[in-house]
Amino acid sequence: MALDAETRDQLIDTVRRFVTERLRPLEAQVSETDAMPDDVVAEMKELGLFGLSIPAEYGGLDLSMEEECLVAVELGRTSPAFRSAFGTNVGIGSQGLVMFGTDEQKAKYLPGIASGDIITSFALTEPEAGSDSASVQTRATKDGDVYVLNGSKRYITNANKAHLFTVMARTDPNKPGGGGVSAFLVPRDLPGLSVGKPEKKMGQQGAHICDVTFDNVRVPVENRLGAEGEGFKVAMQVLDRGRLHISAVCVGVAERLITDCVAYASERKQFGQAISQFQLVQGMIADCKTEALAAKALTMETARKRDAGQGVTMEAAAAKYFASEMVGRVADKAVQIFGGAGYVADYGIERFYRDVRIFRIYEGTSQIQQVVIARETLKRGG
Ligand code: COS
Repeated sequence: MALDAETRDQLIDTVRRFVTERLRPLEAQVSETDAMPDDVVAEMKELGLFGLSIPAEYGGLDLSMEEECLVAVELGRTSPAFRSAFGTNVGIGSQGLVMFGTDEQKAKYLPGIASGDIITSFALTEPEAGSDSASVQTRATKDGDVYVLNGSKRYITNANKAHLFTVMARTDPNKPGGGGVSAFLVPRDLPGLSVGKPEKKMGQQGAHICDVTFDNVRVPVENRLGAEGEGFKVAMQVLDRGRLHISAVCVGVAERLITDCVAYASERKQFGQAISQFQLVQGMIADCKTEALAAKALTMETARKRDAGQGVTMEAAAAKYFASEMVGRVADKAVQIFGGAGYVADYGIERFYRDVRIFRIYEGTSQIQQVVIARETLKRGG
């Protein structure tokens, strides 16, 4: 449900100030320590960031997709690790429940997700099922009024902090592909569920991904999300939405980098003048700005279409594809504009260069987005 314009502007202004005054000064610290300070997380909870997308009746802010994207752009103007602290609660960790949960499931979990007391994770990827996510091998075998889960998941964001996992597991081993997969809400404290150590990553230190292993985990039947065999479709619809959110974050990071480039290029002098006066530098700034504007337009247009009830699988894939590739190019040009300083850690540009690399991979690689876009375009005949 959309906010009135004044409330929306106030929210965006509040998030912008939080990013500028509170988060930006902590970027280097979070990166060096690979940890998110507890007091920052507490402030995020107070601001309602964990519940941006959760319906108001469960204590969330109930933002429309367009509003969520506007907020995500603001959050993109700092290290993406900060957004990741609540990103799963807003997106892939909660939206299966919001879209497909029963009233009982929603009443049980959504208030805690909105407040940030329950951290959520989305467990789809496996060692042998990444881009081919319909081939999940984790098994859920029905045994009376429980499903018994066995298998392992890989690279699961926020798994180390999660209290509740949305897990895609195969309920019908005789049905290959997505049709044999079901989705489950799996509380962290069920016996047999274990979480591995956070992986060492290229970027986004302070955000974590881990393996999750299920060893005869007994999940009550009432924790199944949607009908048996519908789990793959649950996952795909969650990802359609998540891809838009990520596109907006990419736009925000690009805007941040452009601002930093303009500031640096206006200060840095070579050949007796600010390097911003050189047309070859201006060309790089113009390319960055043009691409960021284009990604923002595509993202917001797609968000509005989704808010209007239209199917946006193809458009969300196009937005994610373009915005994530765009921010990669912008980060590369930012290093170039900063020159030697772009390569030195103190300036933070090389950190963004590493941070943005994952946007082209998670929630569907660029190549998967191309597959989705091409299939749909061929189906539509143009
Ligand atoms: N919304 C609703 N339903 C969808 C859907 C969507 N976005 N995408 C696919 N489906 C449905 C299809 O309609 C089909 O239904 P029927 O069996 O009733 O016809 C079913 O799901 C299977 O679809 P499809 O045949 O397209 O499945 P594929 O195995 O070919 O896989 C891709 C499709 C490649 C697009 C999918 O596996 C994918 O997105 N992979 C990447 C996953 C990903 O993003 N991983 C990141 C990890 S999570 S952070």
